[in-house]
Amino acid sequence: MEEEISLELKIRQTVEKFLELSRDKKTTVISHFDADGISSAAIMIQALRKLDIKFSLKIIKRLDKEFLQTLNEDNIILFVDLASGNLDDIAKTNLKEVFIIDHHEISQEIPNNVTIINPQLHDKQKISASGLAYLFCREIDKKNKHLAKLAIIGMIGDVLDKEIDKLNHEILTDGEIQKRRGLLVYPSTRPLNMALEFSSNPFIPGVTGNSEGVLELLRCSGINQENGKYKSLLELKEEEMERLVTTITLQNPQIKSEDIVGEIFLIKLFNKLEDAREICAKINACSRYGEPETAIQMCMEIPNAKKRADSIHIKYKQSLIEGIRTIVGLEKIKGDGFVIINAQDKIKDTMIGTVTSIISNSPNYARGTIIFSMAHDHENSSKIKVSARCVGKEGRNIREVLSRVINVIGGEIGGHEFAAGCTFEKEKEEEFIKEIKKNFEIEMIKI
Ligand SMILES: [Mn+2]
Repeated sequence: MEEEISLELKIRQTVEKFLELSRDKKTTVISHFDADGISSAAIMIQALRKLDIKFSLKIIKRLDKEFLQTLNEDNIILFVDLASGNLDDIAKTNLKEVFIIDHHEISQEIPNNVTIINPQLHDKQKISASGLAYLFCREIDKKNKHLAKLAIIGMIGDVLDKEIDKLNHEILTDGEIQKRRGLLVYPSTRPLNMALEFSSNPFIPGVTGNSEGVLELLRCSGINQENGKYKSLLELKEEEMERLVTTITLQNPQIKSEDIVGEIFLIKLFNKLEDAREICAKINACSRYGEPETAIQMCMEIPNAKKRADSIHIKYKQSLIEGIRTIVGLEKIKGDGFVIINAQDKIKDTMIGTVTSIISNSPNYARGTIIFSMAHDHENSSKIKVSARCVGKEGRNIREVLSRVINVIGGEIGGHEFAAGCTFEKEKEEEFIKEIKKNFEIEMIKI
């Protein structure tokens, strides 16, 4: 399945083919509704607008057979940040020209009607779909270099900033991205006490969600208010930052400093330096409130969209805190290496992934534990949505575990090794739980 040519050459060839075909065909761009998908879309549409071609955009939550059937067969279909896992279904459609720019795992044959840019087929560099979309658009026209900063949003959104490979390095340079090493609570641009209180990743016990705990931590770290307010993380002096990290790790021996310290990426948006993680949070909030277009417009620096995104973000943070409270209080099915939380209709399916990510960051679970959270799909009442996260991003490949289960009970699957999800028919609820348990027993016997 691996291609002989480099990713760079593949991008060049794909751009050529796309430009040729798009001269007399309409293009439908389809992207995912998360931060990577939205930033990819913002890059793509700004680049396509400059070309004299006709295109339309669709942002979707997931790709399935039903959606594929709605597409115009005569259009060029350009998928971004999705479709690598739907190749068999695409092969069964009558779509004539399909382009895929994606980084998700590929396990199916590439159909004849598909041209695909995916690092999995080359040297497996860790790069976001937005990074690939940017490289694609830079290949279209070097003048698209100003879009590089948007590619960083997807990189942060998909947590691909831990090891910066060659291509990401190039993108950081193109975008003139500022970096600073420090405590990974965010936003780093706001007063420290607020950032610490609302920090869910990293989750700091006794500090996250606890304003008194925050003040105590700051006091112990010797960080005081100046002119009636705390400095932002970015304004801290080197030694203040170090003291803060040391105090956190002393109070929480289970937290390793390398887990809470890292690079903070700053992006200039609306002429102001913003923490890339906060932009991601705003995009996710807009998408989950059913307004991905607001998120795209914010990425395109349209002033009204910023105001709208800010107010959605505030509402979203409030419902997120409610979701965390609910999930912590729910009964859990615990086994060796896994936890199943069946939230049914108690948590919105749009929140379940985020809430699961947050609790997977809390030190309450052993590293390597997989948390499976189930919620009723509120768009399609006959379905259940599952979000699975791996504590500490180590251990089994979640996507593989879910594939095995979905092969038995039927349904759709998406995601990566350490963060994946699936949907299936509601009547399979018990069977899903049974299959998960069975899979973990089998895994143990194998060991
Ligand atoms: Mn992605």
